[in-house]
Amino acid sequence: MKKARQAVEYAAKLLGFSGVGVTSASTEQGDTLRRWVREGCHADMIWMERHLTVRENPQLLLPGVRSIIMLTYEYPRIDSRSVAGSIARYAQGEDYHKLLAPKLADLDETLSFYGGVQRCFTDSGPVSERFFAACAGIGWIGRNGLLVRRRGGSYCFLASILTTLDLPTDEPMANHCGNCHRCEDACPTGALRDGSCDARLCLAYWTIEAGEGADMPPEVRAVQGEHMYGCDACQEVCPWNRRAGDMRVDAHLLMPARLAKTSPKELATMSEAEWQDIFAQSPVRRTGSVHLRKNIRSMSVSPS
Ligand code: B12
Ligand code: SF4
Ligand code: SF4
Repeated sequence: MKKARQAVEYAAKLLGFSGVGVTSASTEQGDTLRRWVREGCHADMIWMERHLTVRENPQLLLPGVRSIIMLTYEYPRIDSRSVAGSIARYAQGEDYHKLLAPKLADLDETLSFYGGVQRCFTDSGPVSERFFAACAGIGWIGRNGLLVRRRGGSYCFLASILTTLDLPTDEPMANHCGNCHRCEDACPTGALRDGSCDARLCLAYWTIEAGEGADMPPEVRAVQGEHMYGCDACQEVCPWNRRAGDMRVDAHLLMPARLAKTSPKELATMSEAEWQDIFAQSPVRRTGSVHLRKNIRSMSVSPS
């Protein structure tokens, strides 16, 4: 199966993926995730409770799965907004689910040629993406809970391909956080504890995932600052993110100039049709205009 692995690596590079690693589908995940859910750290993401058993056993996703291929795809390293109101880097351009799906389908086809049956995901299924990426030697799980790489840091999407092929695997990488605790210190809400993030305190959760009817707790709202959509505070301070300015980023993921210049006040007051137009290709669309406008109203900077 060495040939299949070489083929998929080659095709992944051509398709713009920046990293590829492979781990065995039978790698034990331990009870970190179950404990996290038991403690309620998933907030109102009830689907995380529902998917626990499947997350722990990839055989339930793809019977006969033997290997998991993990891939990275870079997103912008800079915040392109020229006015107040930040949008997390991963969401500045087009929706990555739509961008990566056809690329993953191409890789699926490549592996099928070698007799494999596959299922592909990018933040779209019950797969422990960070865990498997760490097992596949792509990076380590940092104190910010994210997958951090020696080259490129954490500014990347993860995608996974479950395959029935028995591919050569990689060794996990050592953790290179050392004595650094910058991410924990920089988190405005204190959401980071023991290398994992408590969604109940995370600005990314409140500004993206929480339903539009849910109200940010006062202590989180008090430190929201100008986070309009998502939060990168625990990544901005990471030394590994400062060292990789030369990583190639897909132009589709860059922020359109029009959005970069539109103030929070304009976003909050524009018509629904204009809003749908400005976010037509964006992952922000999934969160919806009601929720985004609500985030803007609770920001502690002037929305103008
Ligand atoms: C739910 C979720 C969220 C929630 C909860 C955050 C969280 N920390 O889990 C919210 C909405 C808050 C969120 C926020 C963000 N998210 Co998010 N999120 C997810 C999602 C869908 C599931 C994560 C999850 O299961 N968390 C629960 C924890 C406990 O599980 P886990 O991280 O997988 O942990 C495993 C390992 O860490 C392992 N483990 C940990 N320690 C140890 C030790 C031992 C000994 C063992 C055996 C195992 C082990 O156990 C766990 C189970 O396997 C993933 C996609 C996916 N399917 O994986 C994206 C994902 C993690 N998010 C992503 C991103 C980009 C973000 C944000 C940066 C977005 C933003 N800028 O606003 C923030 C960052 C917040 C942060 N610091 O974590 C990316 C991360 C890319 C990367 N480089 O790591 C992912 C992978 C999506 C993707 N495909 O690209 N997210
Ligand atoms: S995304 Fe923001 S709020 Fe969430 S853990 Fe990171 S710094 Fe804290
Ligand atoms: S900021 Fe420091 S502790 Fe946090 S992930 Fe980066 S290297 Fe690790």
